[in-house]
Amino acid sequence: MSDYTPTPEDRFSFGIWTVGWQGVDVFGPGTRPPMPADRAVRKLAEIGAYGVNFHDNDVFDFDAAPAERQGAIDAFRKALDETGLVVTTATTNLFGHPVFKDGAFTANDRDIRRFALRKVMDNLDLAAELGAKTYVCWGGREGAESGASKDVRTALDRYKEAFDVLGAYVADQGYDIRFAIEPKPNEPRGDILLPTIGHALAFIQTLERPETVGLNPEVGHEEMAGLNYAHGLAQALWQGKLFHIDLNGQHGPRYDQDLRFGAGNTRGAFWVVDLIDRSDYDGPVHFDFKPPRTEDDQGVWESAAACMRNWLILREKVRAFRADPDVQAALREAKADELAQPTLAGGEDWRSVRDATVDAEALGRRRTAFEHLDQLALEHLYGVRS
Ligand SMILES: [Mn+2]
Repeated sequence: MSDYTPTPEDRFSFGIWTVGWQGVDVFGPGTRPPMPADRAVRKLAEIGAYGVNFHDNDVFDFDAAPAERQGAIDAFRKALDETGLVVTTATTNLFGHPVFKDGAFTANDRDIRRFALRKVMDNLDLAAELGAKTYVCWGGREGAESGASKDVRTALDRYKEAFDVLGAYVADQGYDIRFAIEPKPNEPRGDILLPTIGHALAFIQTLERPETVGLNPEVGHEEMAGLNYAHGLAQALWQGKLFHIDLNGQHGPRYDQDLRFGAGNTRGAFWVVDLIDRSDYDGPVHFDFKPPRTEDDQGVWESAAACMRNWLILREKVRAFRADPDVQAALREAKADELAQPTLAGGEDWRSVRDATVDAEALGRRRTAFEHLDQLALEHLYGVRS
């Protein structure tokens, strides 16, 4: 058994806000003191992280005066330089301040939309300066609780307009930055626009620079909608749109739990690691979780370290699964490899199958062996095979 020690090659990264979450929820105030961004950076480096992601207001307050803002950025930057942690990703807080209570890019109020674009451009400058290559856009306040207050088709016009304006800004500045949309079905808004991976993929095709916009799917957000996260990631990969991943844990359709990665739907996590490990995804292995508000400072770092440890444990298990001769035999019996064969051979067209006949009765009785194959996976997960 390996010691599951994170290495820089694992490219583990964390949002500054994850370990910095004070535990404020709708029923009570925080249970932990504020954590300055530079302390988060130092502690994350200590536990073996490679990179970080930040919202503008994780580093400085929404209403910070210019000198105060610069002081906070300098302290953040000093911690990055001293620890060697990489800023892989950045994002904008377009949800905390009451000005964004009806959204940012799709607020009905035009002044708010214009201010939101400016806030993103300010932070794109900082992101570029700190070397971030991915810019996440989570539109948690873009949505509605009621019907007539938000014309969804018009709101999508404004959403597209925002991405087109920001895409032009990045191009004109010459920044090497791509956008990654993070879908979520609900919370904080009753219904959020671009609620799933599929909605976002379709939206991206309408943009002026679709090649510069991809996805940042989160485990919990897809599972809140009852969807299979690994399947969503697979489609994003298939469409060349998996720019970033947000890993955490969730128990089915309920509030956004943001448990540490590997807690929650463990079986789902197994297939996520299997997919990513066998794909050409080369972005950070990023954790967007929240240490429960029961935890003290020590618990925060135990929870963060466990995200990385669980990834490495599951990676060992999925690799053992794939290397297991019984699994390889079961995959053959399940005809998993035959799916890669195009349905028509080279030179064939619809005429070749227009009169195709099969022994439907015999094929209908054919053994698939899927349960056998899945049980082998579960036994690797349960730790009785290795
Ligand atoms: Mn979440």
